[in-house]
Amino acid sequence: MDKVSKVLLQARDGARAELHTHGAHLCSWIPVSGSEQLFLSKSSEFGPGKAIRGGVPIVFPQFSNHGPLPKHGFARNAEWRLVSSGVLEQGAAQAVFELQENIARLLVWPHVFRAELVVTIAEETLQLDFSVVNNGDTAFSFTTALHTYFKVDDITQTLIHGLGGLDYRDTVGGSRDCQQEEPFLEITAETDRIYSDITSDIVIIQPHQQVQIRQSGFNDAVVWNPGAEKNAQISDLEPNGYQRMICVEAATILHPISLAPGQLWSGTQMMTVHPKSA
Ligand code: TA6
Repeated sequence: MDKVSKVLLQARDGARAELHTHGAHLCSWIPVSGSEQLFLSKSSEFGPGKAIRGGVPIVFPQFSNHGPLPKHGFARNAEWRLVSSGVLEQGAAQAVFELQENIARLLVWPHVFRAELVVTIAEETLQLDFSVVNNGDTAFSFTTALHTYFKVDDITQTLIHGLGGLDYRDTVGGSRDCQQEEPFLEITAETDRIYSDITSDIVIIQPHQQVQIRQSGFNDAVVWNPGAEKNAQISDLEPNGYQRMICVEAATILHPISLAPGQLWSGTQMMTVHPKSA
């Protein structure tokens, strides 16, 4: 392992998070109620050139293989600069990271940019603010996602609410024009969907808690669980990890974001845990 450094956050109320400058990668989030909310694969390789498996990988400037760049772009493999970290006046903890072009990146994506991730935690909430500004003199476009891996106790006891009635693209079956009729999504097999036009909250429901996810600036949401067979093909995903995770990603994929010189785009994914009272 080389040059991977950790950033620890602790809010005044005790909420905690752990990040790495590699990928500006959030690996752990423990709100005040006390239990880990992010899935992190025990088989993840923490090293240069490799994305961390779990937590919140930043997908930028290309989602998946929707373009000529390596899968999910370069941000998740890059070393980000820690701009600041600490406790704010109101008691929340916050870290700010930035990424800009360099020679290696210009060779694969010839654009001058500054990307920023702001991670804020307090009480039961985690807020991720991601922004990109075009610092060059020509326009560029990109697709992006906050590829959040939520930890669940048991995927068979988990429901996802908030996607009923929405159109989605089914990456597993290859069909572009699907619609989810049911109000609740159950994960019973490999699932990989891009939902469009997200306007309401998405809620991950488990017997002991609900996690409410609110996004803005991002138009799409991805729901991904590899299922048993795909899990076995992903070397850095721990055995049967699919039983303990669900990715609900705030994304913009289907209509890429275009930025004119000097223009800024920003998007937010905010998560709040609601523990079930006994
Ligand atoms: O966001 C869903 C997805 O694009 C899936 O298709 C799946 O491949 C996943 O991301 C993980 O990708 P990775 O490159 O991290 O193995």
